[in-house]
Amino acid sequence: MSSPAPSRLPPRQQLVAPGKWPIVGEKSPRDVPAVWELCVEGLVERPLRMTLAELQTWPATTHAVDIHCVTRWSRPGMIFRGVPLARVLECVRPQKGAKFISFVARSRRDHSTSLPLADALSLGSLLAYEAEGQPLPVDHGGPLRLVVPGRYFYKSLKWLQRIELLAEDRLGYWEAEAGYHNTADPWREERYMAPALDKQEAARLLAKRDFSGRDLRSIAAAGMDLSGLNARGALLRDSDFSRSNLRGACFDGANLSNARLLGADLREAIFLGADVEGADFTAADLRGADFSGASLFGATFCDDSAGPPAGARVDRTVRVAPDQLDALTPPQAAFLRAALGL
Ligand SMILES: Nc1nc2c(c(=O)[nH]1)N[C@H]1C(S)=C(S)[C@@H](COP(=O)(O)O)O[C@H]1N2
Ligand SMILES: [Mo]
Repeated sequence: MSSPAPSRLPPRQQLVAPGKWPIVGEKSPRDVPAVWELCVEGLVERPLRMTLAELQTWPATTHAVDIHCVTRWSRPGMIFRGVPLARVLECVRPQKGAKFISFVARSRRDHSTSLPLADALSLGSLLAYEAEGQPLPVDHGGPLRLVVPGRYFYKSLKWLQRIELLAEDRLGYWEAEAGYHNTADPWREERYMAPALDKQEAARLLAKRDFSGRDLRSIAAAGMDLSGLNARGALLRDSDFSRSNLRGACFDGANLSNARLLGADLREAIFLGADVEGADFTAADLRGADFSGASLFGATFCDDSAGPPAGARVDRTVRVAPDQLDALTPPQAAFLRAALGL
């Protein structure tokens, strides 16, 4: 059972290079015991503890799933095989009061995520042990992971060990620690919760042009004169700096993931070791900018979707190492390579 690539991608998602499957978040489980066990407990009539081998004797299904990572890469039509969560729940029989379902990983930080029980079922969640016809690789959650179609991939927990049925929701790791949206619908672009930003404090920091070390996620700073801004180590995920003057700004060690920098003046700006994953630099002026050691995963520099490419202004004065380009989609990498003369 396979499905063709979707005719459209959710907003602001882009295809990964063919055959690529990035590893995101934790890279390995706490350990891989000889016998992998799964337990299902909490508000259920019949708690269950079973080995993976037992689970693998249950009727399995194969699903083509479109992976959409919150850092803006998508990989449509991934083939996963495993046991539908619905079957496991039929067996344990959730109690009346069970409204949420929490998934916990066998990982160093006991990574977890959760869903409303009704959503977990209606989305066709799968306890997957195979991908693309092969046993699931350990770095991708093998031997057993959750796969939740129709949600950003952070709801698809790797190294699934425990399932708990709950009356009240229990926020997962990314949702509680990093402000990831708890619903995570890619079609509604539910990536992050906007933090409560104190407007007066933000205005004061903008006037001083000093964001260093601050949490200013989702700040609206489009069209402003912020030349020489000090944003060292600042948390600026999802921020909007479109068309702003950021000449000579310092973003060393800052987190600019998914930030909008369209048409910004970023001449001589420095991004040493910054996280610019998913950031949009379309039509920005980047001459003299330094991206040494920055993580460029899924960043965009030109609009390759439609119309004449509105590329960023890039020439040989921009510092990007050739291996950093591997993190970009092929059209973006090609655009930069040409502009940098690599
Ligand atoms: N245990 C565990 N599961 C996890 C994560 C994690 O850090 N730990 N990261 C999530 C995120 S953000 C994504 S995008 C996917 C990445 O899965 P992959 O590495 O197989 O691509 O796993 C999700 N499941
Ligand atoms: Mo993710």
